[in-house]
Order: sequence, then structure tokens, then C-alpha cells
Amino acid sequence: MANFFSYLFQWFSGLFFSKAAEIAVVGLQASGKTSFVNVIGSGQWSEDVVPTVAFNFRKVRKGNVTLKIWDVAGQPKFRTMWERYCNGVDAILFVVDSSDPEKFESARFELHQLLGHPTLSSVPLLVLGNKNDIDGHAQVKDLISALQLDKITDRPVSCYSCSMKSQHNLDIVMQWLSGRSH
Ligand SMILES: Nc1nc2c(ncn2[C@@H]2O[C@H](COP(=O)(O)OP(=O)(O)OP(=O)(O)O)[C@@H](O)[C@H]2O)c(=O)[nH]1
Ligand SMILES: [Mg+2]
Repeated sequence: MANFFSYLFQWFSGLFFSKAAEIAVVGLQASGKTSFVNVIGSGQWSEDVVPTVAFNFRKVRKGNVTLKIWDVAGQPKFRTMWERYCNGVDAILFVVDSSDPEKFESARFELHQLLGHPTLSSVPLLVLGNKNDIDGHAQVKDLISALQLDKITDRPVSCYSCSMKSQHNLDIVMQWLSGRSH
């Protein structure tokens, strides 16, 4: 009986205190954006992910928070679309492959180019250094320096090291995202 009432209470809290956040996930190709959406959406990790063409949209419910996620393709020909999907969201999530330092300069360029759009000024930014299950991956401080995150002063910025494969740190990513919900 106690279980029944606790279930009922949770159900009502979800109904009255439910919150939502719309986020755009961008970053270079193969950084792990679609893997992130798959892992938080279904808890399922898979090596076989098809490169995204244009974008995917997915709604994910976690507790009383509903995330509406635009997962945008990272190949060069799709990058001009990023601004359109980031416009009006509650947060931009920028994913970097932290095991591939050769791509950091390109990631830095694309990130700063994106944030330079006046339409996106003040949208909070979360940078994920993904693939930290791979030996030799860059640490958060290296990513802050390589991506020049300290130069971004017009919005809240956070950076976490994580892995979609081992699901490391995804709980703090979810906490950060639920903090952007309303
Ligand atoms: N080792 C490891 N591999 C990962 C991780 N996350 C993603 N991958 C792999 O990286 C590759 C690219 O992942 P995707 O999720 O398709 O990357 P994406 O950023 O969506 O790529 P585009 O859609 O082309 O922009 C896949 O082979 C994934 O299995 C991770 O945390 N660790
Ligand atoms: Mg993808």
C-alpha cells in the first residue's frame, strides 16, 4: 500500500512539476553526438552508428524533465545548418572527440564561428570531451585551452570529460541539462 502511495505521489509530482528543455547537439563528425542521444534516450550503447544526414530530432524523458533534442550532422557540408538549429534553444551541447587532438583546432574554429552569430548570444554552452574511455584522451583543462573556452564570456560555459561507451559522467551531464529546463 505504501508503495502504491509513493507511486501515486511520483506520478502527480511528474504531472505538476514537469519541466522541459530544448537543446541542440553540435560538433565535428564522429565526435559522438548521435551516440549521446542514443545512450541517454535508451541506455543502449552501440558501435554501429550511421553518420547523421542533416539532423535527427528526439524527445527524451528523464524523471520529470523532457528534453527535446536536435542532433545535427557534423560533416562540413552540414555545418552551416548549426546556427538554425541552435537558434532559440535552452542550451547548446558541443561534443568533441577528446581522443583526437588533431581535430581540436577545427573544433575550436567551428565552435567560435557558431557562437559569433548574434542570434545565439547568451545561450548556455556545455562542451563534452567525449571518448574518455580511450587511453591518452585530453583532460578538461586541455580542452578548455585548445578550444579557448576561457575566451567565451557572454554566456555560462561548462566542460565535462565523458564517455558514451562507458556512460561515464552522463549523470552530471543530465544534471546540467535539467538545470536549463523550465
Ligand atoms: N570509444 C568510443 N567510441 C565512441 C564514443 N562515442 C561514440 N563513439 C564512436 O564514434 C563513432 C561516431 O559516433 P556518432 O555518434 O555517429 O558521431 P556523430 O557525432 O553523431 O557523427 P555525425 O553524425 O557524422 O556528425 C561511432 O563509431 C561510435 O561508436 C565513446 O564514448 N567512446
Ligand atoms: Mg550523428
